[in-house]
Amino acid sequence: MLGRFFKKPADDMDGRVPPGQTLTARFPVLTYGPVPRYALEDVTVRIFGLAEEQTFRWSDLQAMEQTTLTYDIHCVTHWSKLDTTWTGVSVPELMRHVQLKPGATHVMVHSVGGYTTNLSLDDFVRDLNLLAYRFGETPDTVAPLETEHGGPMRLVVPHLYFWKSAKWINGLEFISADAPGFWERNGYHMRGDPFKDERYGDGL
Ligand SMILES: Nc1nc2c(c(=O)[nH]1)N[C@H]1C(S)=C(S)[C@@H](COP(=O)(O)O)O[C@H]1N2
Ligand SMILES: [Mo]
Repeated sequence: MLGRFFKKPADDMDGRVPPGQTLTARFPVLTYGPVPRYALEDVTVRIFGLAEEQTFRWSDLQAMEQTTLTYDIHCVTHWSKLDTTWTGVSVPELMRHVQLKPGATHVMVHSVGGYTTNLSLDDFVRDLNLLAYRFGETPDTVAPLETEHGGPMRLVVPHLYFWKSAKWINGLEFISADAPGFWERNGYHMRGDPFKDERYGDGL
């Protein structure tokens, strides 16, 4: 069953590997639908819903503080990948440039092609979350994020299953109640904490 690139965790790696997960040294691609191709210069992130409407372009994002972080990622399809390195704008840094309106409690993240995923503001506005445009298997090999992995820019939310890390991000819609995104409507958990094994929602 386990492919040659996967290995069972020797132990729980000091609690780093969530229940039911297997380590991989590869970086599997999981995309629903076609892969869009456009340049970093053409990235736009539209802010709408319960926030002052505005659109960030690459030049706006580039002018913000840039952050490089190394951490583990966990996919609901049972692979985890340790020590991935990402460079981008942290969500708290981005949010310093966003004016929320009263009542905003959640965000619907939108991607080119129509993919969506929902997050509470508590899960969204965290120091480790990045709008990332560079990735490295190691800190020494950081390079522009490959198209298949969400390049030119994706969200990375490492504390939740990787379906929350929307690739080809182009919009943040602030909303007043939780609502399901694409996979959440199709049976995945509304929050998706890997350490709580929150894979599927109540509907399944
Ligand atoms: N726009 C978009 N973002 C997406 C997806 C997608 O299909 N479209 N798949 C999600 C899922 S289910 C996972 S596991 C990760 C996979 O990211 P990867 O292909 O870089 O491994 O992206 C997430 N973000
Ligand atoms: Mo996934």
